[in-house]
Amino acid sequence: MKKQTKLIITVITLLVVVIGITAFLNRDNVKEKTTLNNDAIFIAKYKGETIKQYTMEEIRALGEESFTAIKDTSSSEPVEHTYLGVPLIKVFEDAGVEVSADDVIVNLAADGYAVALEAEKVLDAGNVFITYMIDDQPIGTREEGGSGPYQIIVSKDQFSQYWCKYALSTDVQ
Ligand SMILES: Nc1nc2c(c(=O)[nH]1)N[C@H]1C(S)=C(S)[C@@H](COP(=O)(O)O)O[C@H]1N2
Ligand SMILES: [Mo]
Repeated sequence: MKKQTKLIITVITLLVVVIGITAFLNRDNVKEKTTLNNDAIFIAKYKGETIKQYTMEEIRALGEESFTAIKDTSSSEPVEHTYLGVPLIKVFEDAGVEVSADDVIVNLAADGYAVALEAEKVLDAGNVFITYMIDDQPIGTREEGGSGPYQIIVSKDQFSQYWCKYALSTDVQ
C-alpha cells in the first residue's frame, strides 16, 4: 500500500472515531432535553397555608391519565393536543384538603399569573388536570420556551385563558 493511501486511511479512521465519540456524548444532551423535570415541586395549599409538596414522580404516582384538550387563544386557531396529567382533585384528595362546592381554587404561576377556578370545575376529575406532557413530549420549562414544567389545564373550557402555565401551587380558598 502506498504511504499516501495509508495516511488517508488513518485520517479517515480517526475522523470516524472522533465523530462517533461526539455523537455518543451528544446523545446524553439530547436525552437531557427531552427528559421530564423530575425535581419540579408543586404545592397543595389550603387558605394560603402549604399542606403538602410534591415532586413530579409523586404527582404522577397519584394516577396519570392521557386526555385531549383544545387550546384556543386570542392569537391562535383552536388546536387539539394530547396531554398526560393527573386530575387536580386527586392532589387535594391525597393532601387531605377538602374541596367544597362554594370554594374557589387559586392556581399561582411563576410569572405572577393567577387563575381562580370555581370548585365545581375542579371537582370534575375529567375537567381540570395538572399536566407535564404534551403530545408525548415534556411541556418544558419557561426557560426552555415551554409552558411548564407543570401546566394546569381546564379541558372542558372553550377558551384557554383559565389554563395556568408554569404552575407552582394550587390553593383552596
Ligand atoms: N402563567 C400564565 N398562564 C397563562 C397565561 C399567562 O400569561 N401566564 N396566559 C393565559 C392565556 S390568556 C391563554 S390564552 C393560555 C394560553 O397561552 P399561550 O398561548 O401563551 O400558551 O394560557 C393562559 N395561562
Ligand atoms: Mo389568551
